[in-house]
Amino acid sequence: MPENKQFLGEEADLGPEKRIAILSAPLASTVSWQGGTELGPEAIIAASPALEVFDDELLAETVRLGIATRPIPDFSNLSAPEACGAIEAAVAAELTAGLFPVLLGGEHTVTVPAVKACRQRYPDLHVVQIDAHLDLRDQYEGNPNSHACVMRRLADLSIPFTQVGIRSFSREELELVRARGWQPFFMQRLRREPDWIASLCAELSGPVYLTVDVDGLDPSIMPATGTPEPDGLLWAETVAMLGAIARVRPIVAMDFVEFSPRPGTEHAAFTVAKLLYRTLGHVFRSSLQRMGEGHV
Ligand SMILES: [Mn+2]
Repeated sequence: MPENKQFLGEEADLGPEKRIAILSAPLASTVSWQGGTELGPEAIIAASPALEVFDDELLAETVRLGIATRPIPDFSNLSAPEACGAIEAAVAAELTAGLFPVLLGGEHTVTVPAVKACRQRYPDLHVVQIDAHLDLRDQYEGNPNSHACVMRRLADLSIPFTQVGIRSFSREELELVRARGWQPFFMQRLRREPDWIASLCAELSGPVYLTVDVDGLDPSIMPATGTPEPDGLLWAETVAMLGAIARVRPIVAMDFVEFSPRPGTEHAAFTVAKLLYRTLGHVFRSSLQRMGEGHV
C-alpha cells in the first residue's frame, strides 16, 4: 500500500476545514490497450505539490476551501463489481458528510457507481462527459461493465448526459446516437461551431456530474492515456468550457479517469492535477469570493 499522500502535499493544510474530498479508485480490470490506469491516482496526487496554490486565472487560493485526500484503497483482491460497490459507498459517504467528491481513476468504469451515488442525492442529475470516445457499446469483449460501455450503462439508468470531445466510435454507437436523437459535441462539430460552449451550456439541466476521461484532451498535452486520439481538446478551450458550465449549473461531483502514467511524460500528471484544481476553483467561485479570494 502506498503511504497516504495529500493532494497539494503540505499546502493542503492551508484549508483546515475540509469541503472537498479527493477519492482514489485504482480500478483497471477491463482496459483494452496499454494498461496502467491503476497507477493514475497515485501519480496525480504525487504531481500535485508542484502546483502553485494561487490559481493564475482565478487569482484565488482555492486550497483554502479545504481539500482532504482519502487513502488510496487496495482493489487488487476485489472483483470489478465489488470495487464498484466500494466506490459507490465511498462517494455516498462524502456527499452525506457534505463534502464535494473528486474521484481519481482508474478506468472509466468507476464513473458508474459514482454517478449512482450522486443520483441518490440529486435525482435530476445531468452528466457531462469529456472523452474521445462515445463509450456507448452495450458490451465490449463480452463485458457490459467495460470502460467502453460506461455511458451506455448510464443511458440504461435514464440519466441524461452530454458528450464532448468525441472523435472515435463504432458504427453501432453512431446508429444508437442517431436513433435516440442525441447530439454529441463531436470534435468535428466543435471546429464548425465557434459558439459551441454556449450551445453546450444551454442543454444542461439540473445539477451536473462531470466526468473527464483524460483522452478527451489532445495527445499533445495528454500523452499519458491508453488510447490517445489525435485532434482533441486543448487546454484553453477545456478550461473555458468547464468555467462556463460552472457558471450556469452547480457541479456536484466530478471524476478524472483513464490517466495512465508513462515514463517520459511526467508533465501529464501535473496537467491533470492543474485541471482538477482549476475546475474546483470554478465550481467554488462564489464561496471563494465570499472568503475574500479571487478577483474574477
Ligand atoms: Mn475515452
